[in-house]
Amino acid sequence: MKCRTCGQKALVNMRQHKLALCKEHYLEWIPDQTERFIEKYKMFTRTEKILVAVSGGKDSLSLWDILQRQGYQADGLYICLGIDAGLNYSSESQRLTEKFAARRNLKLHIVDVQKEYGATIPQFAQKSRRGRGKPCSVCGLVKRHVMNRIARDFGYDVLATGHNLDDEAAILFGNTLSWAGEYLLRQGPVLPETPGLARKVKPLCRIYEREMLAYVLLHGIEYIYYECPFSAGSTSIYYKQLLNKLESDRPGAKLSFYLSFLEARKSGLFAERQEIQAELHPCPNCGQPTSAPGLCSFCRMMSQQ
Ligand code: Q46
Ligand code: ZN
Ligand code: ZN
Repeated sequence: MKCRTCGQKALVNMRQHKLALCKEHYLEWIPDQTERFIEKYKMFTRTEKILVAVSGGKDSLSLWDILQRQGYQADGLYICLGIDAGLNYSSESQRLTEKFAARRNLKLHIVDVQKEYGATIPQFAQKSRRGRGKPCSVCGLVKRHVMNRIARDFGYDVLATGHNLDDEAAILFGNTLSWAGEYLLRQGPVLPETPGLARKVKPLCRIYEREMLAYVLLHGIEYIYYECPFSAGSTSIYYKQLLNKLESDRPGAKLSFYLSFLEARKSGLFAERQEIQAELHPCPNCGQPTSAPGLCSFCRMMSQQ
């Protein structure tokens, strides 16, 4: 197999794109593709301030790496969740994120949930009605609240996350199985800003997980290679396995599933967002927009502690 660009021996073969590249050209191709999608979906410009949510995993660290290589103003945000059962997931991912930022002289905000809000994610989950069984619902709520808060307090225009195509296809698959209209409406490469909330973007949404893996490995970026212990047995992992089966029989199936959805959404298959936005009001406690009557879900959970 030869590199399409230079004809040397190819190192990465992407059946889904009918494209093979050598190391050098692969490491150029990923940032070029990302740049293309940033422009295509009008995610942000070089004059805007970007906050990248980094978990220490391969996707978010690669995204931060790509954005700074491409000359964007991107700072990082690491949220310490206090999940240290098993392999010290939180402390290890924080260590790797700090090391990544220090090497490149990048600005990193660190929010320690226990220090700032009085409990770790597993502790919150134990005490709150939401978290019975699995802490992921509480965790998602806290992460969203913290990301929105830091973006607002420090004046960032955009919040970028490292969701890749496999993540997006799995979310889409789950939402489609239940025709979750409101979620389908909100899923996409860009969620526009609303009063009090920064724009949210996913620059890697069209890049396969294995392509991101090849990117970190070829660059030698150190990342946390094990998942959060609470992700074991999750439905999203199950959906990813199903989609991988489909992809191995029909290369490109994941991408076309996601892209056809974006087309359908653009053509107005799903209802307008306007009405949903109109129902939002600022939470009387933290000021973040919410559709819940009275306190937002985060402040309600905090008040139950
Ligand atoms: S970090 Fe949090 Fe995930 Fe762990 S507790 Fe669940 S949601 S699995 S992305
Ligand atoms: Zn080449
Ligand atoms: Zn609130």
